[in-house]
Amino acid sequence: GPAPEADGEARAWLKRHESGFGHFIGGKFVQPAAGVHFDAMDPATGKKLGRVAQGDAADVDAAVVAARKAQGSWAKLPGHARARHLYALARAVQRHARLFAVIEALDNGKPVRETRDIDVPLVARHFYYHAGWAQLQATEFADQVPVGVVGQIIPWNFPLLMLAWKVAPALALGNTVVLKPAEFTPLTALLFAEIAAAAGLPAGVLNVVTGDGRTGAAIVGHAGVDKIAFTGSSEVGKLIRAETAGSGKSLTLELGGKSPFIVFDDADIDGAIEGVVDAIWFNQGQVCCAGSRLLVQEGIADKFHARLKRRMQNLRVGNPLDKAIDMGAIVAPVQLERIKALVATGVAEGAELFQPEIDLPTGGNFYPPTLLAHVQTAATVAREEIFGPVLVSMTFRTPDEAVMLANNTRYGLAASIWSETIGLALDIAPKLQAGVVWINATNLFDAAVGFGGYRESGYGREGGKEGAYEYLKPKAWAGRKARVAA
Ligand code: TXE
Repeated sequence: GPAPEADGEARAWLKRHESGFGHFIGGKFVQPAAGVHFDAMDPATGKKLGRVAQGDAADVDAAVVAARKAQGSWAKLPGHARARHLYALARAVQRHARLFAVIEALDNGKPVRETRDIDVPLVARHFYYHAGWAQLQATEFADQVPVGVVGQIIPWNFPLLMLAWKVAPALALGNTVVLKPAEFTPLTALLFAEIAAAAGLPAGVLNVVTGDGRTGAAIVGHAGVDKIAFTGSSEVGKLIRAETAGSGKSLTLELGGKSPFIVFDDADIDGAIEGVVDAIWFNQGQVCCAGSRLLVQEGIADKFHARLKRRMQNLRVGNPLDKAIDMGAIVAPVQLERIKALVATGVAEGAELFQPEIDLPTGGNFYPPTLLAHVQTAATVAREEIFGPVLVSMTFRTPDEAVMLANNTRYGLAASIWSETIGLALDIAPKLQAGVVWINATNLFDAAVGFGGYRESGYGREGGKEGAYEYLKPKAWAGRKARVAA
């Protein structure tokens, strides 16, 4: 049948901003100081969705000034009043759930079924959850104060959800924000800003400056920013860490991963196969904690690979707005090229390539689900994050060898263990160097649980009480009794 089209509401919203989005600064949209815009593209069609402002140092400065001006009174609001704003944001997201889901699918290329059932509900939940910390701030964090003005730089794989992970705790605990969405996916952050203003969020509390890495660098370098929260590549993470060293800025980094997915020979095979599908083909594999390294115990390896290939044959790649598809488009041509190059390297270094014979749509950045089997531990594709729908697989003999292979990476974001022997799983879990370990499951997230990595996957946590602490700084109070005036 014909490819589904965006609904009227989404089309109308894009049309309304056809002449070009501004930055959202001090509670309203303002055109960029230098007057430069760039195109937001639909990765599934290659067509232009809108024109977005390219932020420069002057725009960033205006946003920081607005955030600074708003911070004092925002922090002074009683916790319950700030909580009410977070509830209002959560409800506004729910009220406009469909519009968010469609715009996100158009801008990112991910299936609308996922944005509707996963991204948008998790965003609302994140704001609801953090409203709780706003209310408890005075009692639970009595010896802490807000960090101040926070610069938040987010990636393109979960544009709106990464905004929620960063904005909700920052605002809950009395900070104000200058947020930069990724250049590939700026639209839902702009929509969120518009809807937040309509929901009564005070001017300057949330500012959105769009642009690319240069805009991000201007935020990182701005003297008026008290903290940087970054999610993105390990390369840029390292750069930001060096850049902020000695500046007095606080920093949290959520970076890449090469997470192991370990299947023991006593695992529930059907469950593990569906786990793999979720681990590496959800969101086209563009997931920081994707289970991208399959480690299978030798005795079941042949059977498991055969079953996996049959399952791959049934995955459907298609238009993100088609609710019957499993995978949409890769976010941008440059990412597609990166994936293709890494797969070619994998094959050149001896991996066995499998791609199912399935139809791919034409005209967009599409790539099939891919398996690289019999990968050597030293191979490039075993070490580098591919950040696409490409699974690499290896085998192991013993649990000790599984642990050794799993930890043989510079990353440490997540790990997944599949076994019907709970004693084995509980023995392995603490030995894995990863910020989260899932047992007979993958990609489980909860706003109440801190998420973050070990080693080059970054530091700091998002979500939970530990995530709340990242937006506070300790303050000790001491003194003598004040003299009472006669
Ligand atoms: O990331 P960048 P890219 C990994 C993944 C992917 C690779 C490249 O492996 O293939 O990174 O993606 C902003 N100062 N991840 O190039 O550049 C940028 O504008 C300040 C994993 O898109 O790190 C965007 O908003 N900011 C990851 C954000 O950083 C800068 C998700 C992320 O983009 C900057 C994304 C600079 N010098 C990519 N340069 C994950 N952990 O989930 C760029 N930016």
